[in-house]
Amino acid sequence: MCPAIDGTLTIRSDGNGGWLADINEDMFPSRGLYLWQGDHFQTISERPETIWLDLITEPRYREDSNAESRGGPTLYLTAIMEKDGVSLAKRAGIVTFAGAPNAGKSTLLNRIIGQKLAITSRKPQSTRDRVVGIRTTAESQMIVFDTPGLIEPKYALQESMKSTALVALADADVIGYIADATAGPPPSLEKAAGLSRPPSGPVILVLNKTDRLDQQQRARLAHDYPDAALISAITGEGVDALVERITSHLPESPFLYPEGDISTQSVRFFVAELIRETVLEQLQEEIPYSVACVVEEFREERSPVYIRAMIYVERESQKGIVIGAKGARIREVGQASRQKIEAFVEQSVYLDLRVKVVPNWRRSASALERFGYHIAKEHAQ
Ligand SMILES: Nc1nc2c(ncn2[C@@H]2O[C@H](COP(=O)(O)OP(=O)(O)OP(=O)(O)O)[C@@H](O)[C@H]2O)c(=O)[nH]1
Ligand SMILES: [Mg+2]
Repeated sequence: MCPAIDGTLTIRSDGNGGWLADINEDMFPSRGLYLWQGDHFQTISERPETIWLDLITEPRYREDSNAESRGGPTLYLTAIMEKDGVSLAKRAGIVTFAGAPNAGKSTLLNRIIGQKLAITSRKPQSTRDRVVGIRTTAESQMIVFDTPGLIEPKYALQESMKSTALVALADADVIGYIADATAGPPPSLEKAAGLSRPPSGPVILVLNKTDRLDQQQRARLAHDYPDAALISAITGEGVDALVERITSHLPESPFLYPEGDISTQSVRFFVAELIRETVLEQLQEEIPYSVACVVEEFREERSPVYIRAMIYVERESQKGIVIGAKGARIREVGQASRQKIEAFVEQSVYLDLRVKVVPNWRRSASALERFGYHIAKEHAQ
């Protein structure tokens, strides 16, 4: 019979994304070791003190059914189980960030992914669609969904935004409920999202913007919300601990996307968002809320990359404001957008920006669909 492993192997990180295990004779008195590499067994003919372990997924070992032919009992070591009580199997899953508008969800997504993906703004309701970021380490893969702020919808676009947030909540393995720590006690997630029952995934309350609090205020929050993660998405304080906590809730699973991927969304989507972000920055009052951006042509093979994009507004008067006197405003929006897009695609870009009126598009299901917004259907909650 295969000898039982008493306890766990001693594992340490090799500092390079892999793991090293110290193997001793007592643990494995057999002649050979076989490591399961995901789709094949790797033979380790000798018994080194330390062996390289890679891609090891499930804790399981068993006797070699062909042991006789190999001249002795052989172990299949199919996994390394845990280190200090923490499982070393790979973890992967969906993490949804939800919360009130302006709480800092998109800023947090960008920090966790390590790249600016989602647009951010001082103005609320900047995120309208789900933004997906993927964070992969040697042991875990988080698919992070940034969602539109939770509000009571007043028109079709807001219905689409709310529905997007609710679907992302229902899809989540783990939920980060993000609240602005400076804005007073947050309502429960159920209340904020209008859910009839708590979401199925574990919920971590994340109190953001702690950089704007003094020591005393932070201590009070920590006392009042002992289970909350206190963070600053801007300075990064508390974010590593939050990431670790989220990871511990992810299900054990093989990775869901290739390790180099950082999003599932198209470059066109991000380009349109960067233009909309620039509009949010440069234009005041109602205008940003009446603006939608669509990339209509994207020619990567050209140098500079040629991008034709349309800014849609709801009224002729808004078109005049977006274009500005002698086209001054649209030129500025174009220039600032182009710089952001160039940083994103890491190439020179020629941006051809135009403005068009689609009356009351925010209230029109067909216009929303044309602009790529999801139409609110019944959602999972
Ligand atoms: N001081 C401070 N400001 C922050 C922090 N996180 C986000 N902000 C600011 O808060 C504003 C809103 O941030 P966003 O990330 O756009 O917020 P959001 O929750 O995605 O907002 P919506 O998409 O509108 O729902 C921006 O001006 C951010 O710079 C933080 O930790 N500290
Ligand atoms: Mg946002």
